[in-house]
Amino acid sequence: MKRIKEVISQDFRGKRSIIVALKKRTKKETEETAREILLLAKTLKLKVLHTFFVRNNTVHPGTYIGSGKIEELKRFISEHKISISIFEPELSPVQQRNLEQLLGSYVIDRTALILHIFAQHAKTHEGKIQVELAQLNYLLPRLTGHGTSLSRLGGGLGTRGPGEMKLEVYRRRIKERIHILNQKIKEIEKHRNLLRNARKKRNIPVVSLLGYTNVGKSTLLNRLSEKKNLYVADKFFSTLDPATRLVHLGDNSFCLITDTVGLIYNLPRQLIGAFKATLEEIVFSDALIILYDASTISIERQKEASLQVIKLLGIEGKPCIEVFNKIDLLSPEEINILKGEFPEGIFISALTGEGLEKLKEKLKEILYGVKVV
Ligand SMILES: Nc1nc2c(ncn2[C@@H]2O[C@H](COP(=O)(O)OP(=O)(O)OP(=O)(O)O)[C@@H](O)[C@H]2O)c(=O)[nH]1
Ligand SMILES: [Mg+2]
Repeated sequence: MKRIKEVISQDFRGKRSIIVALKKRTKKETEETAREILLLAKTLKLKVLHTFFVRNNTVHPGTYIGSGKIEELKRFISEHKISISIFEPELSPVQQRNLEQLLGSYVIDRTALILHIFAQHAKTHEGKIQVELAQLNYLLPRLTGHGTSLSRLGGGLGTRGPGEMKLEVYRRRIKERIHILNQKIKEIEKHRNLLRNARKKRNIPVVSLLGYTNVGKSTLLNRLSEKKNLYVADKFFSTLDPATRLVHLGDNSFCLITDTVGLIYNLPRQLIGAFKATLEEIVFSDALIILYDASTISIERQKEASLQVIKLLGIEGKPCIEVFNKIDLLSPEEINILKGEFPEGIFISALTGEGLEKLKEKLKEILYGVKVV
């Protein structure tokens, strides 16, 4: 188990890498996808030297990309001493293994990158258990012998992997560990249930903050609760564990607001499964604040990520306020355009405090039926 742990908690800092991103339908979508994967790589402090673009190619099921492109990448990898190739599209275990052999570099896909970030950022017992479960579920189908990234279990790249017998032992151990982790998660769910029931007894409405990673959820809650102790950072997935704070809405009204794990477009399914207990906090809230970063990634992409989770949790009917953050980074014209597009939206800066009174009024209206005119 110790060696398996080594594989899933590798240090990527300063490693020379390239990104291989998929060309999307539109130029904008391609650029956004590439920028997002670059930010993910930067969060792990990888040194990205170049981004290559490839077309979605179903003609090469074994390698995802064609032999011409493989040659091009191989040349770059050897010339620039690249040790990690990051593939933006999700690779099958077979594709990942074949590409590693052909390219002579360690190959990870976007899912693995996100899993590594979660692993680095997990600080609490609960967070660590959830991340480990997600990682092992990702690892299990990839545990094969020769040449895979996981052959590090039996040595380095290009060396022979562990024998079939040994692999069988690893597989069995992983399955046992997954079973134990699932039990532990059940305990966490029970504990969360108790906490929720205690909160319910206090009869204070609960609101969940939902939104893309890095949009400013923790910053906003720090501001609103005037208790500045939630961790804020300009990187992806700073928050993994839910935290609830009491917020005074004015007069005698209060609400509890829960900050939770940030989202990303197509959040890996292994993470959604493992973070069920965390995401369930959202299910039991009275209303949602969907927070957007109005200054960077397109609103549609952020919205799609939230909708994916809302659908998954089956909470489509919950009262919901759309809030646009970081307006301090926009020009008055840009703000006006956004206001035109989202007439019901609330426009704020969690950094400067602009718009927060409006947000509190809106919360009061939704939670207590008090309309301020
Ligand atoms: N300019 C500006 N920056 C902001 C604002 N709100 C937050 N930020 C910055 O955005 C970055 C991310 O903020 P967080 O509060 O950590 O974001 P988050 O949504 O909690 O992120 P995760 O926990 O990673 O999902 C930090 O560098 C903040 O200082 C804002 O209104 N304006
Ligand atoms: Mg946060």
